[in-house]
Amino acid sequence: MNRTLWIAPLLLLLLSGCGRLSFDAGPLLYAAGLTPDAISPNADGDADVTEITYSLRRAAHVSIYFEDEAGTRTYFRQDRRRAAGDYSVLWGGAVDERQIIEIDGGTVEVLSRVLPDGPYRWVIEAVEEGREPVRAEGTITLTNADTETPILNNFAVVPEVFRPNQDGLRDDWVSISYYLTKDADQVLVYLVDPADEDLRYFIAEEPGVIEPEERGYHEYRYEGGVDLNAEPPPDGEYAIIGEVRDRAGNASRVSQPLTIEEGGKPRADVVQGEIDWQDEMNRVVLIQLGEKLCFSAVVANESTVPIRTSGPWPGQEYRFRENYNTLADELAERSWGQQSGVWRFGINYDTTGLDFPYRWAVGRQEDLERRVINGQEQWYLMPGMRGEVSGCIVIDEEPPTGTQIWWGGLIHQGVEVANNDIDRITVDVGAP
Ligand SMILES: [Ca+2]
Ligand SMILES: [Ca+2]
Repeated sequence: MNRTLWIAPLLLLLLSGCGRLSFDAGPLLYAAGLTPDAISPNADGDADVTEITYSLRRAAHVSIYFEDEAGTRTYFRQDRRRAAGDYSVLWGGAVDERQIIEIDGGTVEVLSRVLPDGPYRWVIEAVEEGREPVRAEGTITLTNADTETPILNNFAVVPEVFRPNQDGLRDDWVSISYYLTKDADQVLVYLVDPADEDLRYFIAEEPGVIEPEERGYHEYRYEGGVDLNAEPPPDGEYAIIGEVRDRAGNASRVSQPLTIEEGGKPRADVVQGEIDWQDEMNRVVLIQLGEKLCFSAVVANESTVPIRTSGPWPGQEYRFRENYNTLADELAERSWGQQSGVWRFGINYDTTGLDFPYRWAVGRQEDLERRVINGQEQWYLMPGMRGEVSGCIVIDEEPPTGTQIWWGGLIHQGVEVANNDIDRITVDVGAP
């Protein structure tokens, strides 16, 4: 690079530095004022803001405050460290003054509010280290101020203990609901770890009949991201925060606790991807009409969360035309119909009408953990555990023409066929 090219700007910098030195001797605070001196802070687009300007010759701590006729002081800025220079900030009548209020719909933290109508004395105060404060002041009048705080009223988070693990129980998702008391500029709903408030998980409202910022009833459904194939936030104690700000600058916040337990994406596999088909030779099973096609397999829970399952239990026999729904008819006391969130091992064949008509629990009861939840018995294959599955299908009638290939699968009911096409074989049914 040509050396003169960068020497020139360097000289300019030095010169401007010298220039500033001579100015440093004047008053600390100058060119201070508010323009205009009357506003109507209501976000109607007309005279909503005033511009506060001031200049500092030297670094100082700056406060900007307003005093009403009774002398009550409200800070817009308090003791902010500022370097020498020119400053300009727009002010729309709002001050960040935290205040807790109790209303019928719960506890609300007011974050910011627009000052009510009236004349105010404004003061810009600058303080240098070890010196007396210097002030500039004047008056400003507020009219038609919008002082109504927007509130997320009746902010409710249900349930309080959240187990986002897709087991199909009500604790798989959290509903967050509230009534927004006025049209807003911005609404934020997020999960926060009280130990690390910077880490926020924002929750989006699903598209509904009204816009997220519109006055009215709102409801969010939060599944911890598991629905999007992500791991949820780690187990622990959290808060769900709702924040709202209107266009005039009024803002408030509400909060509810939320505990996350046993959260995670469930994953299971058939060990080795292998089904032990009875009497299989070179991927073919030859059976006579009236005989049984039998198998056994091992299912492993490879996730960090319990996997819910249901019967019928390993060992159950199906006749060819039966399926897990019709089986229920014969077991008067219990139905083995499809429950959402439950995992089962299934057997399928290529001409079936119903996907995986034959299904079994992913383990024997002794492989599983029994829990009673809301009065209902539930069975879980726990993290790291294995379940033994076995069963038979009695081929008591000729399968439809073209039936040839049979295979196994792990079905996460209502979610997905988590593993399909396991250990495909050909079954040849011969006449006895
Ligand atoms: Ca206005
Ligand atoms: Ca759950």
